[in-house]
Amino acid sequence: MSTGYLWHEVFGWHDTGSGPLFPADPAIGIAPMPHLANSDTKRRMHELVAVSGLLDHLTRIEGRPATREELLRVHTPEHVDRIVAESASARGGDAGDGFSAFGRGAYEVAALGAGSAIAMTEAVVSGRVDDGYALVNPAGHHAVAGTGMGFCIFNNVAVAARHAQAELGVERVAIVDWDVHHGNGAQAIFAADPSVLTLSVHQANCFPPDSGHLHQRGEGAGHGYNLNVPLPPGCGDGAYGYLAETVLAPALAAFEPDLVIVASGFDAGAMDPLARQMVTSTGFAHLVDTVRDAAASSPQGRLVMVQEGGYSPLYVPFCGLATISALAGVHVLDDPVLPIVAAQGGADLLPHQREAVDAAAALVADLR
Ligand code: 6DK
Ligand code: ZN
Repeated sequence: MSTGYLWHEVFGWHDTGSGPLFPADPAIGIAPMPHLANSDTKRRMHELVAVSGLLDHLTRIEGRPATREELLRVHTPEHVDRIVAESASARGGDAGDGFSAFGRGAYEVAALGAGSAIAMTEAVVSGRVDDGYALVNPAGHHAVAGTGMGFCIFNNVAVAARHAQAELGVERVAIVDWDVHHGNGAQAIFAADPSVLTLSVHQANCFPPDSGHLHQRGEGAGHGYNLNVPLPPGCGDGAYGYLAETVLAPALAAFEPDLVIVASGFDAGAMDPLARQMVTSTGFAHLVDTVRDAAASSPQGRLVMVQEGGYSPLYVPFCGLATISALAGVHVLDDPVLPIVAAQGGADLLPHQREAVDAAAALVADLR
């Protein structure tokens, strides 16, 4: 058994500008501070993978930039051209929503992120490794065909899925997104496509606004192949474990994907500043076990994980380490933060959480 792993130092150089989420501005009372989506959190996760010794158990996969043609399988030429142009400007630019600043050269970093999702998918589908984790930056799951948004420039998982179908002989792809924000990008890009199941687990009404509703189930021939699991705030390992058993596992069993791509965010984590969920490193590892087992029991089942968000510089590295450890089946280090978050409780499945999950589970029956 071997697990692929990908990180490139330049992902740690992606510049999201100053100001916490939007430009610092004394007039609205926002002092300058490091951006919440600054690259240090992911760099710290990579460094923990290395320092803990887990890296010694992984097969390093090299990234490469996605070509323009590869990006155009998902994105419009206008979007790619605008990112290229703004990225070349001394002052950088914005991914598209005015809240997603990037520095000079961001196009090169983002193209490497999308190309790295492709490279890991090639390594897994070719059998060079059994599964793999691409620790890319910036995230991608909010980017739609014509624009970036929510810190995302190109939709890394969508580019990888389309590449697998176009070049690698893969037919059915499941994109499972447990970043705490809605995976609106894949939902929109694959809305009418029954060959790509898009399944997003997210905190309701978090981001983007008015997105990720239970009734959004795909369009035309793709109806039924988009599944949203909007959760109330306050969900911990109990609620996530329950949805793994009642939604993720049965949905993947019914769809029988050739390839599962996980959009892996850690912002449902118990210390995240941008959302109100309480998942621990144990909870993330359980999610990995669920999709790994589901992928393994699918005829061609391959599993690729691609990094999305996560904003606790302390906790993301330990959630990431637990995730990749679960993927590789190797334990190297106990999470030293776990006793602190576990002592606070919140792991029990509560009735209103069960109701939210059951509502989504009821839609799994329509999948084939
Ligand atoms: N802004 C991500 O983690 C990005 O999913 C999350 C982006 C959240 C932005 C914060 C936010 C608003 C809310 C309402 C209206 C305008 C702006 F893509 C990932 F990086 F993975 O709530
Ligand atoms: Zn997120």
